[in-house]
This record gives sequence, structure tokens and C-alpha cells, in this order.
Amino acid sequence: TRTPTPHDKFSFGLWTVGWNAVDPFGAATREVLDPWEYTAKLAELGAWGITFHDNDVFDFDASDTERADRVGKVKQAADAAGLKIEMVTTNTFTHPVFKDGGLTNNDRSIRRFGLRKILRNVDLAAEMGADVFVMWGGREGAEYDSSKDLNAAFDRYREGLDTVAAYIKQRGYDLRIGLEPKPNEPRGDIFLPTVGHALALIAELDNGDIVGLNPEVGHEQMANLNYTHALGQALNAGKLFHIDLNGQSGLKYDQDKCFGHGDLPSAFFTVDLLENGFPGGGPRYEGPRHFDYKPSRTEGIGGVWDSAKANMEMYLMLAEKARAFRADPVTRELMEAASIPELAVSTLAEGETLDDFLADEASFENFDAEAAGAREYRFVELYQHAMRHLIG
Ligand code: GLT
Ligand code: MN
Ligand code: MN
Ligand code: MN
Repeated sequence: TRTPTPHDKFSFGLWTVGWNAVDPFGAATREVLDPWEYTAKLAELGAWGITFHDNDVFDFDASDTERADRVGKVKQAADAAGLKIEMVTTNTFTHPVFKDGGLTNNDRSIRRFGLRKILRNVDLAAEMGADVFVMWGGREGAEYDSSKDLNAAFDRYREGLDTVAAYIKQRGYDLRIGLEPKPNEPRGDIFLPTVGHALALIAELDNGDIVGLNPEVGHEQMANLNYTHALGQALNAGKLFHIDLNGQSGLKYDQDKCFGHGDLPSAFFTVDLLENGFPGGGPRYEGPRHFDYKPSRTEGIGGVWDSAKANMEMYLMLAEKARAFRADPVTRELMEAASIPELAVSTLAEGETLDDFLADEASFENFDAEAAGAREYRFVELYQHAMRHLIG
């Protein structure tokens, strides 16, 4: 595979390569560098952008001067390395004050504090030139069903999101919000567990036009759902604002492995959608190919860079194969045989009224359901053909 270039639009969270590998059972296994020390190496490996939380760069209780100094150093390092700061997000999950959430905390004073922390960070995102403001509500949720007035919790979630979106508009910032669903971990049950739940809430917002999704591979897969379908529905709704690519091997804790190191065929079809679009055209995702992974705890600093490279290499290898798969005339024939292009034809004809439809005997009275039920789709052969391209 060729080496990545900025043209590929790969980006990394500073919390990914910068993770010291603490887990609930063990201490850190790696030293961490200062946030600005990761930029030169990421750029050298071919990355185009970086992303961060406020508290990846400065401490929760940093003074204004310290905050400005550390943010300045990251911005300077990114500029020097030619990296774009494409997304900024807020940490509303680490400090104990957020143990019952920020926007949906039962304690109103904490909700007011959480919202202020987020708004302050919206200013920072705009100042950094970010396009997207991700909101992962990892602590918004519960372990105990007795602990929440759920009706009020969803009201407060909407209120919080609408307030952030209204602030972005009031300030005239060129920023869109990307909600990141996750079913559980760290909370027993997190609100907005899947892309579908988030889409439903967004539809009820007053300022929902600038609120969309940041779906993560592993998070949908932890809910036993299909990531590519999640991207498909978000795209179809005009709501795919950002993506978190990584790898997850089935139903277990959030693994954040390298992209493609979990469910490989699923990663292939994700890249196929991102690189080639829907078979019949339609909305495309043109944003960053953003990796949200964690270099495994077994890895030292060498392994950090091995794994950063692995994400990009996996993506490029899959992209090459997905392009060849789509360009293959055999694929096109099999797609025809499967009637895939026909799904893009509206079910009622243009201008056909309900009365016309009811009067069309060919569609019902004279329809041969036995014959239609006996047709072949050759879905298995089409999938097998994809596998030939993937591993043949
Ligand atoms: C945290 C989480 C990620 C989110 C980050 C954004 S924070 O690491 O596990 O999935 O994308 O807040
Ligand atoms: Mn994850
Ligand atoms: Mn994560
Ligand atoms: Mn993520």
C-alpha cells in the first residue's frame, strides 16, 4: 500500500496516541508526552488533522493563563506540522463532579456548570478553526432505573443540546455539533445508546439543523448493530457530520482497537460506502477519516506509532479493494441480478395517484406472487465476490 498523505484526510484524537493505558484493573503502562509533542510524528506518518478535548490539553482546574499557554502550544505545533485541528470536544466525564452526567445530572447546579464548561469550549473550538464540535455524553445515563426521572432527563438533554446549538448560532460560529452514541460504559446504560436514538432526539430540537452524528464503529457494534447501516441512515438523513473509526471484536467492553482489527468484512463495507458512496448515488461523507482508537495496553511508545500507522494502512488497503470491487464488471452484473439499481426506482410512479395505484391490476390482482417468490437474488454470490476482492 502507498503511504498516507494529507489528501487522505486522516485525523487522530490526541487522547488516542496520548492514552497512558490505565484501565480499571491496572496502572499506566506508558509514559505520556505533552499534547503538542504528538503532532510532528502524526504529520510525519501522513495524518492531515488532529482533534482534542479541552482537558487533553489543559487540566480541569487550569488557570486562564495556563489554559491559554497550553492551547497556544498545541495550535502552534499543529500549524508548524501542517495539521488541521478539525474537531474539538469537551470532557464532561472525568472529573467527579460529572459522575451523574453534565447535561442530565439530577443536580441542577452541576448541569449549569457543565453547560458553561461546554459553552466555553465552543469558543475554543471556533478559535482553533474546528468544523465540528463532538458531544459524547458518556456519563449521561444510569446504573439504576430508580435513579432518574427519565422524562425529565430527556427534556434536560434536549434543553442542553439546544442551548449549545443556539449559542453557536448566536456567536455566528461555523461549527456543527456531532452527537456520539454509545450503549454503555462508563454508565450501565447511556442515554442516546445508538445512532437511531440520537436521530430521533435531534428531530425534536429547535436548533437541530446544526446537530448531527459522530458514529463510532465499536459503539454501534457493542449494541450488536451494523455500523455501515448506521452511517447509511445518518447520511440518508443528512446528519453524518463526523466519524470515529476503530475496531471491536463482538459484544464486550469498548475495545477501541485499530480500524479493521475487529470485524474485517464490516470494515470493508464501511470503507466501500465512504469511498464509493451508495450504489445509486446520493449523499456522500466528505469529512475527515477520524480514528478514535486506543493503542493496546501491551504496547510501548513504539506500539503507539505502529498502531497509528495500522489504522491508516488498514483504511488504504480496504479502500483499494473496495474500489476494485465496485469497478469490476462482474460486481455490476451481480448487482443488476440482485435488482440493486431497482431499489432506487420509486415504488409509485411519478405522478401516479393513489387511485391510479389501486386501479393497477398488474400490481395486485394479476400479480404472480408464486413466481416472484421463487426469483433468485444471488446475494450470496455478490457477497462472495466482495470476499474475493477482500481476501482472494
Ligand atoms: C472518550 C470516548 C470516545 C469519544 C471521545 C469524545 S472521549 O475517549 O471513549 O469514544 O469519542 O468525547
Ligand atoms: Mn470506543
Ligand atoms: Mn472511546
Ligand atoms: Mn469515539
